[in-house]
Amino acid sequence: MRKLFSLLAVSLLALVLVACGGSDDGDQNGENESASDGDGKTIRAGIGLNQDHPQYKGLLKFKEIVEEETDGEITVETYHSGQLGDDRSMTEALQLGNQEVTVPSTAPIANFVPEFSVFDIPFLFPSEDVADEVLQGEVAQGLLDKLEEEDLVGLAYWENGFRDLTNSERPVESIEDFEGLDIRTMENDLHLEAFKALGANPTPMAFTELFTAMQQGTVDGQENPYATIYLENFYEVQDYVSNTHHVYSPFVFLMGKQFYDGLTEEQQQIVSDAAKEAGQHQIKLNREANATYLENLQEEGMEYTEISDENRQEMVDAVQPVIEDFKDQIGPDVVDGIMEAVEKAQAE
Ligand code: TK8
Repeated sequence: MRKLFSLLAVSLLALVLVACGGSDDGDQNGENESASDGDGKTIRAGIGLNQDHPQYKGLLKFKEIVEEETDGEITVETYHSGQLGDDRSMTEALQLGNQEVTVPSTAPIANFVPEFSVFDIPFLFPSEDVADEVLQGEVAQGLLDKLEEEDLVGLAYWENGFRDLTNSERPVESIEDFEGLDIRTMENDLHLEAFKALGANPTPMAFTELFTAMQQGTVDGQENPYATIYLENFYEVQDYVSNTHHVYSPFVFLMGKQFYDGLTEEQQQIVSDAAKEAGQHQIKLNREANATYLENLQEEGMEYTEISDENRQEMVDAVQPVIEDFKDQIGPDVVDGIMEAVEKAQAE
């Protein structure tokens, strides 16, 4: 009888422990952060980059602010490394209400709102300061409003950063060196045509497939900011890096419109303010990372090639016809508006 009683007591204790341990707050080294909740609302926030990237640190900041400001009415589950899918499939999940937040680059967003391709115009932004000024301006903010037509809400611009070329074949110093390189690009027609104009063979591909494609030699190279190249360990499968700085990529903090419309006005203000504040935090971390990681890439054995102003000008000239070809598709008003904003910001 005593044995039966002790068995019951142990089982009861185990049940109590499991019940208490049910809400997984995740561990502090950035693994999936989630918190179970009662009858509150849950935001499933997923990105493609891994838990070491400033983009994920930004997501954790968003989680911290929202859970604090709503006093736990809204809990945020954070997912990284494409666990919920790639940029396009996660954006579609927001439209369907199967996910609440993702933060893609603007390039894949152009498949939903073509005007976002304006940010893929090569060599558009000359500096981060000009990018900051323009992205806070009327035209860029107006593009966020267009997302609502696609059941998406654009709450803030975050930063991916200036994109640089890596490959496993040869140093790229001038436009001739692009010839014949199989380069993965984001799924965006302007990127494709721009790399064709530079002489490369572009392959559009989701980010989630990229590392394997480079490892297997399906593509020779890719282009991303130094922080991504380093933190995603691309140096393990790429030998050469050049400071092409050919595009400045913003991220956009997206929320599903169905979910957003279901929030109270106060909650809408909280998530909107949190996306902006977390964005400022992410941009600060991203700039620190992009400023230091080129050195780390060289320490990991990558050969760095500096592009001279003269050679970069050759690249700028080569892609001009592509920009003209896409002006109608993007919208002349949007292209002219962003170009004017860039010139104004440069003059300041
Ligand atoms: C990560 C992507 C990545 C982007 C790309 O999900 O696809 O190369 O630069 O940051 O959004």
